[in-house]
Amino acid sequence: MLKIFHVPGTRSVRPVWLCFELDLSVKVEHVDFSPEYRNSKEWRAISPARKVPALIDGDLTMFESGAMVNYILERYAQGRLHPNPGTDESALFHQWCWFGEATLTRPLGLHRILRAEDDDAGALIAEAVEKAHICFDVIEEALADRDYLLGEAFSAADVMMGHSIALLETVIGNKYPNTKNYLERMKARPAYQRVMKL
Ligand SMILES: N[C@@H](CCC(=O)N[C@@H](CS)C(=O)NCC(=O)O)C(=O)O
Repeated sequence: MLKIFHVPGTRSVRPVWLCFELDLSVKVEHVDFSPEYRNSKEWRAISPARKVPALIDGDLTMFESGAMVNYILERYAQGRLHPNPGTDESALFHQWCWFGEATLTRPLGLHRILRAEDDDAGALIAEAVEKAHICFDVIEEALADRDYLLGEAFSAADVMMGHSIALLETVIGNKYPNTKNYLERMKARPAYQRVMKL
């Protein structure tokens, strides 16, 4: 059976939420998020970068939440919650999935390691906030005429993006009404509420 290693509030929300949306059988195993456990030999055998989430399905062990979402769709969704591969709609589906992880959550990360050591922390924070606002301008415009990223139907792209937006809820404030309403729609979904209770 599909097993997902989960820590509340982390990116493991995405694959678990998707499984609940698809009504799949999934074993959700809570993980100790302490650096000590994540540095342990046991956890590194499952997640070599020492991060959460991880997924095991039979002989398959994998990391990266977005890749898990794609794997679950390809293997178990039977066409649900994603467009047909090779279509324009599929291209936009992937665009939003990647944007939700690679672009929107990036300003959240600490990139000091890539920066000059004498960078000022305050300036880095200001830069991260500015980048997050640029991303929210993009999302706000995309949601101007639609309830979900791909149009009128909820898809797994909303799972990817919904989690990222929920993490940045305090940045949204009242400046992005479309995005705020979108987040409320995500939070109202029974599958999302089920993950939040774990
Ligand atoms: N791109 C990866 C990011 C994984 C990631 O950064 N996970 C966080 C929790 S949301 C983590 O484990 N952080 C601990 C650390 O980086 O030390 C994914 O989507 O799975």
